[in-house]
Amino acid sequence: MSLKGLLSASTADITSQLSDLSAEEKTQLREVMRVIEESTKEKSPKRTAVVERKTYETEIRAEVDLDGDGSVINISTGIGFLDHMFHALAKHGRFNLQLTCKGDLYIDDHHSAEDCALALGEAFDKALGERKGINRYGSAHAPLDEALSLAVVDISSRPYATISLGLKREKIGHLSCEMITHVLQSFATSSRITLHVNTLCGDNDHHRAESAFKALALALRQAITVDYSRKNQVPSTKGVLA
Ligand SMILES: [Mn+2]
Repeated sequence: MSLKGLLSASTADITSQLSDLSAEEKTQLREVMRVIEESTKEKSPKRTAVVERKTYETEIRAEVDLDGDGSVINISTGIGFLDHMFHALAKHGRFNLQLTCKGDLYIDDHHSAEDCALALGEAFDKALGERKGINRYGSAHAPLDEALSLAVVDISSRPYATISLGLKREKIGHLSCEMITHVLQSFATSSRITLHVNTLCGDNDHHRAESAFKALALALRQAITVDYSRKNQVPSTKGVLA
């Protein structure tokens, strides 16, 4: 019987033919059904975006694939510790990220750090598209040795951030500690998410900052993941999130 012929077969006809099949033939049939299932699945839209941002202060290209697996990560912001933080974000958030920045580092780290966060957030916002089927909320704790941070995310399309990292040093590597807070605020603004990040404890500022980015990564992963039981619904009582 051709596949098209199968479409016009009655349930009774199919049931009676099934009873004639051997156990081995039933296994083969299940394999055929698996192939049909795979090849007729409705393809979800790709959640990728590229953002190019050029000003007198910085020139940035950010590319994200939210459904990547964190195996493609290339980051070069000109600020080593910021590269390290974005790398941790992509790796533990399990998305692919390519981010390059040529900025006015002869002034200081401010424009490069802030604009990279803005470009990354904008890429997130674009890649999320209509936000259909996503969990929307995510929260996670992440430790790094003695340090522990909590991040809570709502992909609300209402930018808001409260960031409390309690960093004591002026700088970590070539990144000012005040810019670490500013980076998280800027990311929340341009990705249009509500973001709370609290570092709960930790003596070492490198550990505190890194645990904050790891917690954010885990919370974001939860929030952006599609719940296939409601994949065509926008998770808002308004019916619109984008
Ligand atoms: Mn600024």
